[in-house]
Amino acid sequence: MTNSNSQENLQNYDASKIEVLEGLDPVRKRPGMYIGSTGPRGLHHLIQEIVDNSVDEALIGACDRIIVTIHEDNSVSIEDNGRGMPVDNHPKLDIPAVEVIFTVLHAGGKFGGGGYKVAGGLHGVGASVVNALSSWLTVTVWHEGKVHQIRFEEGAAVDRLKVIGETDKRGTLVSFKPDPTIFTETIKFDAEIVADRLKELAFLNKGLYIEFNDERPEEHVKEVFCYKGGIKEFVESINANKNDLHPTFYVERSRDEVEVEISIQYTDAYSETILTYANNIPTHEGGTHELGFKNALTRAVNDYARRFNLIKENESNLSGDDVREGITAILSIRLKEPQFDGQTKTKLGNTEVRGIVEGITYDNITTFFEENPSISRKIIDKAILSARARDAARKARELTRRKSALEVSALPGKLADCTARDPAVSELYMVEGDSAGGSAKMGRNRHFQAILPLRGKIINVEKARLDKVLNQDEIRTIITAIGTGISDDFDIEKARYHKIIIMTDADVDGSHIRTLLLTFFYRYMQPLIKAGYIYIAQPPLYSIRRGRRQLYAYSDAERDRILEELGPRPAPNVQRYKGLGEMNAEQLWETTMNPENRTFLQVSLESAARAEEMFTTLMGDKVEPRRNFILKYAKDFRNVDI
Ligand code: 1YM
Repeated sequence: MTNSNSQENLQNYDASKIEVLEGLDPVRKRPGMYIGSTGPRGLHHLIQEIVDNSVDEALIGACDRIIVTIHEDNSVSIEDNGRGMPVDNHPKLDIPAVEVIFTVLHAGGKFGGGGYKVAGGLHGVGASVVNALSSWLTVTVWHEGKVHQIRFEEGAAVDRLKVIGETDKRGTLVSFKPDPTIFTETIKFDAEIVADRLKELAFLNKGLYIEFNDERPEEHVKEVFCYKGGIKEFVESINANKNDLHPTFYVERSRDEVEVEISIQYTDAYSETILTYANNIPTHEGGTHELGFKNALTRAVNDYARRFNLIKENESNLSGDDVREGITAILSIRLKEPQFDGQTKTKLGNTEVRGIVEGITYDNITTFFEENPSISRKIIDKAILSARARDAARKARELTRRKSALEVSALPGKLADCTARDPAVSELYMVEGDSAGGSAKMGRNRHFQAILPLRGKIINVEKARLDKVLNQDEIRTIITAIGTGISDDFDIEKARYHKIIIMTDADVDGSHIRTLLLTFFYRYMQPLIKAGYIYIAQPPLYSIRRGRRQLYAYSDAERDRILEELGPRPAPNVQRYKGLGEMNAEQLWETTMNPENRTFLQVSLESAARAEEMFTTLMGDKVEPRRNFILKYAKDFRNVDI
């Protein structure tokens, strides 16, 4: 990435520009305030913070190589070939700038001059926070022929910055080990989470070389992410397992100091995948750039369709949803002072951006349509089919609404509801099969636990349009029970339960049903997943009994451990549960539903791109990729983290 300001930036730094605010004590006292949590998510933030500084260097064209390494002891190194962090002394504090950056809260980042910085939001809390939360941290700077180094422990410099040698290298290396007294849950990094984010960054910054090494013996990987085509290749990788309708569209334009990159490819799927970013940060909650993009796309398609009489004068315009059926698009913008709003600070707020993105999108898509009439035709035909299906679905929904208004209660008959009316304490168990459903009904605490037995399989929403989806009783029952509505009508405030638990058998059918349900939630009620309302029950795999002692094992390893503890005699009775139905009401309560004993897996949406890959691969048309995916992940398939 380069821009006109890079020259100015290369000369424009010295330590005096650092704004000094406060020391690090507050960070160690209340880490959650700075990194969100001290669980795995917060832990991974540490890497993100340091990598962000390297990416900022890449954004202004000062660096083209980043190497991230997880070492055997769970410490991490991040190296770049940028200008090197400033090493000259801070004029007021009279200590080296690097030391200030790592020991003073909010010291970094507040630099004038150009450059698109990752600022505000979840990110940009700075290098000092990482230092504060590390047992130790070292910084090596290669700058103007010299190697400078400094070491910190628990946030404090153990020595001054020293010149330890000579070099012709340029750049910065930061190594640190997360403090286990802060990250009490775990300090073990998840290679997949790290690699996914690095891959995303490589897609977003075309040509940037990012290397990922995992030196831990059980993982041991080296991966290189570098994409000349940038987000164009990103779109193509998302669509790899789908049937595309045309070669990928790509445009890069800049207006009023806002850089806009767009890539689009339609497939024959029914869902839409639009990923948006501002300064490399995923904007999950959308914002002005996304609004501008969507508006322009809808307008461009309708204008073209009218111009060529593909929709008649007496017909209404195609809706945004119809126009986006089957689309995969990435929108990545860079701007000087990004403003992140929204609940999770992932919504772009800059008002000026909307018109800029809308203009660039409209002009370039219109040109693309005009130059590729057969592609335009395909896209518009698909949108028209989508509009018809939506119309049919609306009519069907109106019918069910009218019907339910006449009934005493609009809730489905199969639902055994709880008596509590507060959604925050209410739980909905979606249970495979009538027999397990029966046990669950008998075993539950009816005050706060509702049971919805599911008969058979729900429709595969990857392969059906909305009208067909809504035609299925099972789906309608689920929607009514949950209460939020779907898609555009979705309203999380109307959720009748804040815990929705999928409870299926531990066999192939069970995991199929679970995947079908997750696909449905992902496509039609995604905010439920983002809010953390969706869970997967963990029924035991084994019952182990000796005399009056009854134990349960939730994995093979746990079974082995229990058997070893019990000793061989008298031989315990081990039973493998093939389905939930084999447990009686009391056992089901005891092992899987009683809040005192149960464990749930909370379904999360770590990486939208990976979730997308998982659902299109698992539920889509192509067989070969599905086979490979299942073989690759078969081991930890119980661990659904989408
Ligand atoms: C492995 C982590 O931090 N690289 C890095 C950081 C900085 C610079 C270069 C840099 C920035 C500027 C001027 C500037 C940082 N500087 C600051 C501070 N890699 C890594 N590479 N000179 C060098 O922004 O003007 C914070 S980060 F505070 F000086 F601005």
